[in-house]
This record gives sequence, structure tokens and C-alpha cells, in this order.
Amino acid sequence: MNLHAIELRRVCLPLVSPFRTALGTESVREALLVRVESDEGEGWGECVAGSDPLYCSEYLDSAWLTLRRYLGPRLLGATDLSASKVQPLLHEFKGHRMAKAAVEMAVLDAQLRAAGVSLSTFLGGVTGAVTPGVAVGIMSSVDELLDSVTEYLDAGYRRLKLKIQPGWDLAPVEAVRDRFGDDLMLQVDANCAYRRADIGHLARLDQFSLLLIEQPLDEDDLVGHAQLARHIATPVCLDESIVSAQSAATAISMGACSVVNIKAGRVGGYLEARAVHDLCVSKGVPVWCGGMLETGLGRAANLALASLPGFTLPGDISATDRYFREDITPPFLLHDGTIAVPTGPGLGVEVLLPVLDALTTQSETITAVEH
Ligand code: NPG
Repeated sequence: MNLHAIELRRVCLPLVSPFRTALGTESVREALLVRVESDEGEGWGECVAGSDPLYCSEYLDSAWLTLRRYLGPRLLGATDLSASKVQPLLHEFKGHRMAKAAVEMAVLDAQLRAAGVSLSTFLGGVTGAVTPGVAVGIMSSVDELLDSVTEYLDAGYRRLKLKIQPGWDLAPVEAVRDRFGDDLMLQVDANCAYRRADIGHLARLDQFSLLLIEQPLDEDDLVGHAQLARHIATPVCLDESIVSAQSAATAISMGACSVVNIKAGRVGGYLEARAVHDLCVSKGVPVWCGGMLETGLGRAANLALASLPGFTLPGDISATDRYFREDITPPFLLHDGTIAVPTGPGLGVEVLLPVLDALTTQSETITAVEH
């Protein structure tokens, strides 16, 4: 296909409740959406970079500028484009994986819509419904946490992830285990909040039979994670540290993790996400699909990714009402503890344009320079 135009939109979606992590508190989710127009039709992508560079170095404005100045013009100038050519064409531009992932997702959506193939089928999905988990933020008290967990369990979630940080770790985990029992699938996520000196403290989490501990140390500290993994029985999972199939291979071979969280945005796109999945399957390492408070577009794509066979652990893909009162696509619902994987062509969801327009705070269209 050939692209005619790339539209960037900044949308702002209020969250149903503030989400507090070791990185800060979010009350609204801003997202950068990418729509490509091609001779074969349109496609949508979502950039998961946050409003500020807190999760990683990318953020919404940096992604916007990168798309406008480098990635967009390169792809608009390409002929006979397909999703598999996007990363090679953009390779010369270092980093900016979330921006690259967004535009690759849009090209993939356009390509698959034109071909009448769903993203799940294209990626090699094997299931029509996935078991979601829910991420529970840091609260101001253990009582407030227990109320929140009760609501999620009542809603039908079977796996919970508690956000932790120094000062909010053993006590909340113990309280949840005491109240809800040992059968609850429970894991924790620290978003890099600990240091190697905390390894002895983190080992005390072993008594709570957690599914895993996610990214306790700095993203660059693979040696520290390997050291931690030797000291604790709880499986160590990496998120921020894994930015490609190659970095996943390195981390696994060093013993820095025995589980991997896959986020397509973090690794530069759904094709690389599949490569990370394939690598992990070949090494016998279980994976699960991470979440970045995506709109319905990103959620649809994550459901497709999570339908691959190596995703044996529930992901951070909750139903729409866990995040937003109003989304830019029809909502994803929880049925008997599962969410259906979209089956329509491409992402398999339609954007609700009036809602999108109402939530859009900035937009810009990049077109090919005429020669
Ligand atoms: O369900 O989408 C979700 C949220 C899951 O906790 C979640 N995401 O560190 O993985 C994370 C965290 C996050 C969200 C990080 C937004 C950065 C931004």
C-alpha cells in the first residue's frame, strides 16, 4: 500500500478513579492516536507513551514530534508499504519504540482490514477469549485497598496485581492474602522502585505465594534482577527492562527473569511483541500481556496479542469500565471472567467518531511532500 496521510490526535480520557503507582498518580489518560490513510483504506494505531516521561524516556509530545518530523515523512515517502516493512524503514531512527509501534499498528490495521483478516488470526492467536487480570493501584490505607479488591473480585476478576513501593508492600499483600485466601491469583508490580539493598526485604514476600514480582529494580539492572532471582522463590518478571526480543533473550540467559510481561508499545510494535513471545516460548518462559491504560483501540490489539499460545498467565487487560466511563470504541465487557478477542478484520473495533471528536484536544495531519 501507499500512504496518503497520517493523522495524529491527542485524546484525553478521564479515569473512573485515580491510578497511583510508584511512578505517580494518573487521573486522566492522555493517548496519542495515529490514523493512516492509504490507497487500500484507513487504519488506526495507539501510542502508549504517557503525558510525562515517568514510565520510560518517551512521552506524548516526544512521540508526536518524532512521528511528525521523522517517522511519518519516511513512511509517507515509501512505496509498496506493508506492516513488516515499517520497522526496517524506521530502523535508522534510534529508540522511540512507542512512536514506532503506534504507526506500525495503524499500517497493520489498514493492511488487515483490506485483506479481511483479524489481528489475532494474523499474529497466530489460538483462543477466542482471554482471562483478564486487574491492576490495583497504591491506596491511602489497607482498608481502602481491601474495599477496592472486593469490588474487582465481585466484578469477576480472578487475578490481581498490586502496585507496591517501599513502605507499601508486605502489609497490603498480607492483608489481601488474609482476607481473600491463598487461591487468589496474586502478583505485585514495583515499577523499578527498589534497589539491590532491598533484596533481603523483598525476599519476605515469598511467604505470600505470589505468582510473580514484576520489575522490582531499575530497568538497566539485569545483574541485580539475576541476584534477586537467586535469593527469592517468587518468580521474577521483567517489564521495563524488556525492549526487544534481543533484550528478552539476554535477560533470560542471565537468569534475570523467569516470566516476561509483553507490551507491544515498549518493544516497538506488535510484530516485535510476537517475536518476544516466540523467543519466550522457545525458552519455556511464560508470558503475559501488560497494559498501559489503553483506549479501546490498544485494548483490542492487546486482546489479539494475548490470544497467542504462550500467554499462559492472565494479563493487565481489564474490561473498559475498570478504566473509563466513556471510551472511543464500544466497550469491552467481562463475561464469566473472560473478555472476547475481536474477530473482525484488523483490530476488529470501530472508532466512535463523535466521542473521539469530543475527547480530542489536539490534531494534525501529515501528508506526503509532492515531488
Ligand atoms: O490495566 O492497563 C492497565 C494498567 C496496568 O499497571 C498497569 N500498567 O507499570 O504496567 C505498568 C502500568 C502502567 C500504566 C505504567 C500506565 C505506565 C502507564
